[in-house]
Amino acid sequence: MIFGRSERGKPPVEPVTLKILVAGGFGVGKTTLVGAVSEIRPLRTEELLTEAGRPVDDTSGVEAKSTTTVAMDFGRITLREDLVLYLFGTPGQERFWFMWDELSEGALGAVVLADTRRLEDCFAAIDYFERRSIPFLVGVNCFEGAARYPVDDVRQALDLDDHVPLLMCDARERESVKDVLVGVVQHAMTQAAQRRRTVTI
Ligand SMILES: Nc1nc2c(ncn2[C@@H]2O[C@H](COP(=O)(O)OP(=O)(O)O)[C@@H](O)[C@H]2O)c(=O)[nH]1
Ligand SMILES: [Mg+2]
Repeated sequence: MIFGRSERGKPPVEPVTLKILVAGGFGVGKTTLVGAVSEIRPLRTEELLTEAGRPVDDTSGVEAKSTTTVAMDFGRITLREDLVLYLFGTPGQERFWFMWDELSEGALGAVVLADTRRLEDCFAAIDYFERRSIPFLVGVNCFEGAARYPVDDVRQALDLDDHVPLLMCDARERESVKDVLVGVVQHAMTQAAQRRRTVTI
C-alpha cells in the first residue's frame, strides 16, 4: 500500500542542532543555568576549590560555593521538535581562557551572564565575543539581595552596542532561561540575515 503525501502524518523531523555558549564570571550562575533547562543530566566537571586555587578564585560576593567548574558544563534543550540547542558553559576563571577558542568553534551565539554586584566580571566575555563577531546577549542573573538597576544603566555600564539584547533572568528558573536562549537564537538569526544582506548589496 502506498500512502499519498497528505495521507500520513509528517515524517519524523530531523532537528537542527545549534551550539550555544554560556559565559560570564566565576559564580554568576552558568552551571545553574545549564542545569535548569537541560534534558540530559548536565555533564559537569567540578573540582573542589582547593587552598591552592583560593588566591585566584575570589568568592567574595558569590553565594556559598565550594565547587568550581574546571572544564565546562554541557546540556541539551529541545526548544521545538525541530530545534535542539546544545549548551556549553565556559569555564569562568581566567586560567582556563585557552579553552574558549576550542569551545566557540561552530557556536551560533552566546549568553553572557552578569551579576550587577560584580559587573566587571563579565567584561572579558563581552570583549571576547565582540572581537570575534559571535552574536551574544547579556542575561542579568537577578540574585536576591542584589540591587536592581534600570536596564539602560546596566547597558551603559557594560558599554553594550545598541543591537545587543539585554534581559533580566533567573538562572534557576527553566522558563526564564528558555526566554534567554530563545533570545540568543533570534538575535543570532537576525545578525546572520543582516550580514547576508550586507554581502548581497
Ligand atoms: N539566589 C540565587 N542564587 C543563584 C542563582 N544562580 C546561581 N545561584 C547560586 O550561585 C552559586 C554559583 O552558581 P554557579 O551556577 O555554580 O556559577 P558558575 O560558576 O557561573 O557556574 C551557586 O551556589 C548557585 O546555587 C540565582 O539566580 N539566584
Ligand atoms: Mg560553573
